[in-house]
Amino acid sequence: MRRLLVAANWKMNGSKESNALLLNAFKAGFDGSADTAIFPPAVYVPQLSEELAGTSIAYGIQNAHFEKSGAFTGELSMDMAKDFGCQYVLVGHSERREIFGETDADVAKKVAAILAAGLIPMLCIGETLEQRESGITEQVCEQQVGAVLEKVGIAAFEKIVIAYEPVWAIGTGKTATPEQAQDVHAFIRAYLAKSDQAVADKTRILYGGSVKAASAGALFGQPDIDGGLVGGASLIADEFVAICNATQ
Ligand code: G2H
Repeated sequence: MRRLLVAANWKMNGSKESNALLLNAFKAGFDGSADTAIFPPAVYVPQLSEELAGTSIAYGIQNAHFEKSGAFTGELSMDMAKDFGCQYVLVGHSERREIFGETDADVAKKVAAILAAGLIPMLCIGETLEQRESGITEQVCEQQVGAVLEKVGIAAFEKIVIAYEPVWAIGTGKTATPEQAQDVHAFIRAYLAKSDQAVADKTRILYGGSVKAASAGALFGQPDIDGGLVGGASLIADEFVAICNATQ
């Protein structure tokens, strides 16, 4: 019922040359069994727009401002992303929350602006190691999703993609076990279902955090895991192709 989606978060990596090599490998290797999206650094969006023309591979940016325009030096608007064919905007990644101080309120405003521009928010949430060890993983996820739910309403979650990314698994090589991830995904879906079961059944919830080709199949085989958001492994062509094709 929910089509799987695998997304690549390139973070602050790449060059015109290395991007072209990756994109050619993706175009040649994807078997089309999942939806795919790529989040390059924003300056490379025109390159993706050109190289992915005529394919079903979507792309988007890793962050944008919630205002439409104005004196916000260094920022990009949702409409600018749309102008270059972006379909998705990543929002609330833990690196944005931790390094750049984004709050739940900022994230909620951004999600509203992404939706208003007709784009798809990919909303990242997840607990730190300390929070997991204190037994408050569910509370943290509920608070992060709840801030957005309060701002945009439950119907918007038919469009919003959630990426559950436990912070302790990001870039550390420690992937959550399929069971650990499934438990949290099921919790998030049940939380949405309290507002609307039909919407909760449609919301795609991806797993992120050191996903590799070797772990992708078991993760994506879980009933509430609808694909992945992949960082490090998305910069290795064969690895990312294998992850995207691990979704049957
Ligand atoms: C989590 C993920 C992609 P990685 O940040 O967003 O990165 O796969 O390197 O843990």
